[in-house]
Amino acid sequence: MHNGTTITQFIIEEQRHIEGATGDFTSLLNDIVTACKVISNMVNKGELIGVLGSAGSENVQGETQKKLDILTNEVFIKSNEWAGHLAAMASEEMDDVYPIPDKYPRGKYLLTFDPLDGSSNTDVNVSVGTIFSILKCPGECSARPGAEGFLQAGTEQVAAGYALYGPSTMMVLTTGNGVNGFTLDADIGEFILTNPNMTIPADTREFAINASNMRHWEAPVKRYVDECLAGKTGPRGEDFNMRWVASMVAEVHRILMRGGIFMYPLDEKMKAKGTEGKLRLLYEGNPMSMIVEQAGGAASTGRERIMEVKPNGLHQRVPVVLGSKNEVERVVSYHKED
Ligand code: P6P
Repeated sequence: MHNGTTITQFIIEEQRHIEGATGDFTSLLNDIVTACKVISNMVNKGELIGVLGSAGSENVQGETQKKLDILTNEVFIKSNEWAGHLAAMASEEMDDVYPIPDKYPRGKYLLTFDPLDGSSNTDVNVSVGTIFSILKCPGECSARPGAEGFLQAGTEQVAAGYALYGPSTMMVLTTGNGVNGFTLDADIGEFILTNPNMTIPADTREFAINASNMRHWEAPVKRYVDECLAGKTGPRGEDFNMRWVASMVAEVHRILMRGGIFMYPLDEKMKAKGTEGKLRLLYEGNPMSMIVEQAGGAASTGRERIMEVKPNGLHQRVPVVLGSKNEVERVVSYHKED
């Protein structure tokens, strides 16, 4: 059970520990929470309000956009552009930076987000989510910041979180002081603190990877997965379980709840195409890495800490190996031995 602490109350109480806090950050987080409530309602209604299916367009990634990709992106923009907390936003669904319109005051934060991660699942009613990351706007923010303002390492994030639109809608949030989970009580329209101080077990016997890419994997990843599949009779001496939801938010949430390792690694096919991974650094890799590390887990490209990667573009991709610390470290060690 819970004591009824709302996410608004929790954020305000967190603010009290921050020297010189002005309430700006708290108000920004609450605007993000509002956007996630609106998206939850939209996703839950689905075909009842005609929001499923393809929008007939492509995003900057060359991926076919779902109607919900575009609609949820608009929800995030409308909820966060007006209050004067942000200098600009960047989204998976927008080619370029979205500067705060001149009619609104400009603030000191930058917001990156994937408004509906895993959206290919919406048409088949499988869990999807929203991922967001908050950075400080570097230098003078009165001017319209360009993409270069966003190109900060993940260690510079001041907050990160996600909403998971699953059997229940949950928000998971870190401001650098641990990870806390909130469940939406739709009857009162409030997120309630249900999972305080979330931590990831250091060990796991559950791995998540898209096995259809097996023929492209690099040797260290192949070695790790083969050892898991060998089970009790293999070098690990334990049987392993496998999951793949094709929705990063759902995978990360499962790992926060019971441990696990999630991998979308660099592979030979990506290298042949000159890409650095499948998932995007600024609004998938970095926010999820901050959450995982704050919960005691680890997040690596396989070769370096994700949050230390210096971004070179808004939509840069990154290999991702994250979750239970001891398993991530094992995969990293296999890369070192390779
Ligand atoms: P695949 C969703 O499109 C996403 O960005 C992540 O949420 C998810 O983990 C991954 O891509 C799924 O990729 O290749 O299995 O469709």
